Amino acid sequence: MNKPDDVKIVRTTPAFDCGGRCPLKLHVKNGEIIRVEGDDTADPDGQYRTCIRCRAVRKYVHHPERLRYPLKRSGPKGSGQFERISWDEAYDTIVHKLKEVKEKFGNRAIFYAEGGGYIASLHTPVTAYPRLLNAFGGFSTSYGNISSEGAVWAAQVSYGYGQVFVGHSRDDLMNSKLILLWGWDPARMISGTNSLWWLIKAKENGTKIIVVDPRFSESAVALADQWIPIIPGTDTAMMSAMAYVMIKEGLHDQAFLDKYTYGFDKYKEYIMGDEDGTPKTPQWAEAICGVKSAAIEQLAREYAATKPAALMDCQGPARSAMGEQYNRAAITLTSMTGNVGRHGGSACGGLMGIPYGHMFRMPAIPPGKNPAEPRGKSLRGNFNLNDRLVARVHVNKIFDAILKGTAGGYPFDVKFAMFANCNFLNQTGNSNKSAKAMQREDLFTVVPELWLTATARYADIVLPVTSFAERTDLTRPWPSGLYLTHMNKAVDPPGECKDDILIAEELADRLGITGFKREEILPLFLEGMPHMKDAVAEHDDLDEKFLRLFTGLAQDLQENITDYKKFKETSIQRIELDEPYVAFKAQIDDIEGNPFATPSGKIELYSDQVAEWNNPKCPAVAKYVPTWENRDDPLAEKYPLQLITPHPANRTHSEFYKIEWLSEAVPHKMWINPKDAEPRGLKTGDSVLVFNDRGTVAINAWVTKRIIPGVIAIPEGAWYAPDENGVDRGACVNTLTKDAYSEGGASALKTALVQVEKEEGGDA
Ligand SMILES: Nc1nc2c(c(=O)[nH]1)N[C@H]1C(S)=C(S)[C@@H](COP(=O)(O)OP(=O)(O)OC[C@H]3O[C@@H](n4cnc5c(=O)[nH]c(N)nc54)[C@H](O)[C@@H]3O)O[C@H]1N2
Ligand SMILES: Nc1nc2c(c(=O)[nH]1)N[C@H]1C(S)=C(S)[C@@H](COP(=O)(O)OP(=O)(O)OC[C@H]3O[C@@H](n4cnc5c(=O)[nH]c(N)nc54)[C@H](O)[C@@H]3O)O[C@H]1N2
Ligand code: SF4
Ligand SMILES: [Mo]
Repeated sequence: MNKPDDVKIVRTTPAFDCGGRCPLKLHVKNGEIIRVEGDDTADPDGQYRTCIRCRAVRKYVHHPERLRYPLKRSGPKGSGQFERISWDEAYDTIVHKLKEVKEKFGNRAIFYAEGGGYIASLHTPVTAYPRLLNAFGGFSTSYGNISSEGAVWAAQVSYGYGQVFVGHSRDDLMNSKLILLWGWDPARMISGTNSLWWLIKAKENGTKIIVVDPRFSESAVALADQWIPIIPGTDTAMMSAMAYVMIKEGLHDQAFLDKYTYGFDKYKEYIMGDEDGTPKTPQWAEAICGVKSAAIEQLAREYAATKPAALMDCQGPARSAMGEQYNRAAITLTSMTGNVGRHGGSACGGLMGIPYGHMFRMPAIPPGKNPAEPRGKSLRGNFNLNDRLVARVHVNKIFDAILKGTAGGYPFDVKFAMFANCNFLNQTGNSNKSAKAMQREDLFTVVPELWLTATARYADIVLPVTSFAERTDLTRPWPSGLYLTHMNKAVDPPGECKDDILIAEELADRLGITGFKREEILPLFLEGMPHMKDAVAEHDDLDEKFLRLFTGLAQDLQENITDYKKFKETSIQRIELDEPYVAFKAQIDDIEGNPFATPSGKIELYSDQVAEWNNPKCPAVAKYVPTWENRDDPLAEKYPLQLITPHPANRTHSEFYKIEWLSEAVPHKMWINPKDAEPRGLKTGDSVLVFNDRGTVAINAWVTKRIIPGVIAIPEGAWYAPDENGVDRGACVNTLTKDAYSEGGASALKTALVQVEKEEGGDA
């Protein structure tokens, strides 16, 4: 469209942990973004369409509540009372505390936690602060990816590979004859920007789409030929029964299993009941998962007979008490049907990454070795989680560890904590407990942030940081995007906001650390990459020098960024492949030449390494293991409803929370079935209290048949805001969840029992 002369167009891409990372066209006038447009390529198949969040992104960048100045606490911890201070005072306070804690308690008392707020090559806090703390003598931290550890565990046990390798590029969905969206809801959580596009095209092409989800999800609304509602936490029971039907009726692909997999016999023993006397029949599964046995049989037959078929499992259902079993069972089913390594099939494993693009390959400055962390035995190929928790605390136990320390069996006592790139008080389990931990008087906390988040409210010092619109960086798409992206600075930072990397450098200076700054490390990088010297020399700006250098780091960057100037200007480099990318095609085409990275060289449906652990809750084959806080738990008498916590359509977790347009478009509400609402006298719009022993939230009800009876859903990410009675008026769902993890290390943020009651005198 035409633009007035005084409007500058800046093409850029944000670095949110949002499921996408799409090219944007920002219209900038007088230092302000006045309009946002999305990708404007003429090719509809290659167009990365902007979702609701970035359509409101100028309200995010220019929001009046964005932090502009360093703050120090001026009231009790958590009171939200702060006063503005200078950067000098903030730095001096932090440096003084760091030195004091190091001297009195040692570096292990310095704790650092990070999430996924901004992940890019250069500016991400994920490298700036750990590098600083390592240079200062080291720190303590957490173990486990809060998002996907169940899926990571399952993929690594089965394939020997992690998340970058188990996906297909989304255009491959066009080759599928049947697609099962098993807990995957890309219409809401994007999951690679053009997932929905290709699903719609596949459907228009005649592909049948079946959704298995306790909710009639957005993807079900848009795509489903059939919705199979299921009781949360029971997917593995249903998948086991599908395996039973296939084995019983000889529908499985024995030739594929013989050639490419290890341990199917052991799995078969479990399924047929040879091992425990219980055949995993559809009738057995129906009693557990609530899906009629006839529907299970039908799906098993259809899935086995339709080739190729894509079973799409995801991370959500795995973020639960026995989460890894769901991804392990999905991997087993896709192997039984011979769909691994084939166009139109899927490898499962929940992670869906491909070795092009992909955010997990981004941070480019290594944080270095952590001198304070004790090194134990090698963890390669060791799937016993306990061995990984010797030096670290599980990510969903951070606040329990801060609260209890070594007296509670944790490996350290925390006196100084930095939370960067995360809002973990809000985003990990049991927020009331987290708030209590943050209130410890002997704890000093620093939070670099854009907002006074729930976590920042409890900090001693809050540092204002720049947003993506104020930075130049190299980004990458979320899983399975066939493109690479460049972030370009569009506006100046508000107030005194600084880049995290600059904050780390200025702190390093004051701590007397040398050799830390960008200008000092660039020559070291160039020594190792002499072929990039000339290209880097073409740029004057230091950040640009780095970004140019980074394009020489990974293969997909090297191969595809042939015209850097154009890449920067357009903010996107599309990757053309001769055919869609298929996970493990090389292995399936030639298993002798390209074995899997497992001990057997095959897909391990049974794992000797896991068997060695001898943990009945984490078996060597995929099994249905009942979760705690399920419907059979005695606690269900008091708290009869299962709580699930999907990601919000209008936010990225807790980010965008303040954007009024977005909360107006998608109000925060609790999904409840009429069968559960009626006996409680609830109608849509009523204010309800949702509670269990961990806490109480107040939220409005949405009475809908789009969720099954016995289950409620509250999207994660609303900001924790307890009132004087301890009722969380923000309705942060983690006020209700448990700070627990599964045997494989998944944060169990989707397993909880609650009760719901109408709030007397609550606003309607
Ligand atoms: N809009 C938006 N998009 C996002 C994000 C966001 O915050 N907002 N976050 C991004 C991030 S970091 C991630 S990790 C991904 C998250 O992606 P996921 O983890 O896959 O998404 P969730 O919303 O947690 O859950 C997916 C679906 O699982 C269903 N479900 C819950 N329990 C069960 C169960 O036991 N069985 C079955 N079969 N289904 C179940 C839910 O109803 C939901 O529809 O999304 C990314 N995309
Ligand atoms: N109950 C429940 N809880 C969940 C989930 C669930 O499904 N259910 N999902 C989990 C998942 S998958 C994830 S990934 C986690 C996410 O957990 P978090 O990473 O804690 O989530 P965010 O709300 O995205 O917080 C990121 C914060 O980083 C800040 N930030 C953004 N950019 C920058 C920057 O450049 N520098 C600095 N210093 N800060 C920045 C943002 O303002 C934001 O407050 O939540 C988990 N929590
Ligand atoms: S998926 Fe992410 S980058 Fe893409 S438009 Fe949505 S919020 Fe923005
Ligand atoms: Mo995540």
